[in-house]
Amino acid sequence: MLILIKNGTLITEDNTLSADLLIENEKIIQIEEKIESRENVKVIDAEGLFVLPGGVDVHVHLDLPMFGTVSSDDHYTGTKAAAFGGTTTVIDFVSQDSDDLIKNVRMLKEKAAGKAVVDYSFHANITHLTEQVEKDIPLLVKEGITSLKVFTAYNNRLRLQDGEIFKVMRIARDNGILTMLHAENGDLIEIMVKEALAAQHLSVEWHAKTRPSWGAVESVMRASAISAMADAPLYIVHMNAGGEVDMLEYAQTHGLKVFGETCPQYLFFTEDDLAKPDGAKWICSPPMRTSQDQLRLWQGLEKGIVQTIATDHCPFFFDGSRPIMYEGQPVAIPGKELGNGDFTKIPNGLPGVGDRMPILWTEMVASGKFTANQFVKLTSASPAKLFGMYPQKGTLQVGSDADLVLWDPTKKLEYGVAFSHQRTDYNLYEGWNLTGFPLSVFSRGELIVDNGNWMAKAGRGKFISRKPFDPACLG
Ligand code: DUC
Ligand code: ZN
Ligand code: ZN
Repeated sequence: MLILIKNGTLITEDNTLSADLLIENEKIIQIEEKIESRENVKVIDAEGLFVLPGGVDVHVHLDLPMFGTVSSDDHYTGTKAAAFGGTTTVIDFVSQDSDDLIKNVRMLKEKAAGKAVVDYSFHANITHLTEQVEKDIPLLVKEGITSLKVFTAYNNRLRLQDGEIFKVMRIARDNGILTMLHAENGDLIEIMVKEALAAQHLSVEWHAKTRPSWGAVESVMRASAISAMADAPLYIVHMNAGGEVDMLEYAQTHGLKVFGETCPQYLFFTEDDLAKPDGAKWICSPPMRTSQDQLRLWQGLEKGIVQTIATDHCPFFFDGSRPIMYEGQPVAIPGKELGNGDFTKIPNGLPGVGDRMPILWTEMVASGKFTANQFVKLTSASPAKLFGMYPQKGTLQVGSDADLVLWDPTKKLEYGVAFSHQRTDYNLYEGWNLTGFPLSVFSRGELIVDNGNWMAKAGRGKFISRKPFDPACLG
């Protein structure tokens, strides 16, 4: 069937155009000022609406076991929440559960396949380096995986030593794989957490106090230096500290191919939120910082030092002993209450995949601080380019997947858990007044959210096999 979207304003990262758009067989096949309707064409009138490429969230954790529980959105509920928020592609992470990387990848592919409702891909976590793992990293590319993540924190669990990161980066470079970094200082965190526990400093805000931003700053500098010596590109995930932006800018001005991502939580919240009675809702790693850090992150986005905004979506219930209704069924999954009385036991992570686009639209575009084109660049186009999915995803071009959002820029609402489809019992943006909201969403030409109504079935989302990293992808 053909679908004709008429009278909308098409927004891409570099263009704003009043035009009609025709979809056939999952793809955009025509964009013209006026396209005449014909037989067997379903016409959708987008008068007064913006037509955006679907959002691309390159950092989510779905169904991730952690702290004796599991992140509360699986590949169905998480991708459904993404869709309602205008995001049509997500990238999740393959944990290194065994040293057989390809087996781990295939197991996650199988798990996601029957559930996902928007398209998805995976990054591979490299958290234990052996000779076999070194040999297997290049095989990820054949699996469609062209990015991996390493950690300078989580000693004895996820962390690699600097020399190992150096080795991994060189292998990644030789195979068109982009190395991503979780930047914190594992050694110092380990000491500070031990000391806090010994001193009975158990309350929520000690989570941030035991992971100071200097650890993140020095880790970004250290990894940038490793990237220079490995002659390999690097992408810093969840940037949270102003000093990280400084370090990234330093590396970039020295000609390094280093890129950065931040997340809404670091732009809108601070460590003060942890001191609230329900502060556990804001617990994630790295933690929230200060308003000074926020300012520098915003500046990083404006100046192009930081290229993407993802979410690190990793939700937990605030009170997992009390069920919520999800699709008519009661659901309760142990969550933040596991850490009552001991901040080290609070599951780390926040909901956000469905909130990202509406919150950012209000704060960036409706506020007049950024253009709609910049919004598309940061939330869709640049992520798709950096992670080998452009122009299939991240834009509106003839030949692109028909992943698009009909966005109502005039819609006003008081946001919160009632609007978000994330499977948890709270929303960080409860009570925020929004201007602009996604009305309808297409994924590969299928109308999956129609005027706020859910139309999709579990398992329709496809795994996206990604292209090798292109150092010139952002121009
Ligand atoms: N940080 C979190 O808070 N949760 C999931 C993984 C991570 O890095
Ligand atoms: Zn991380
Ligand atoms: Zn993460």
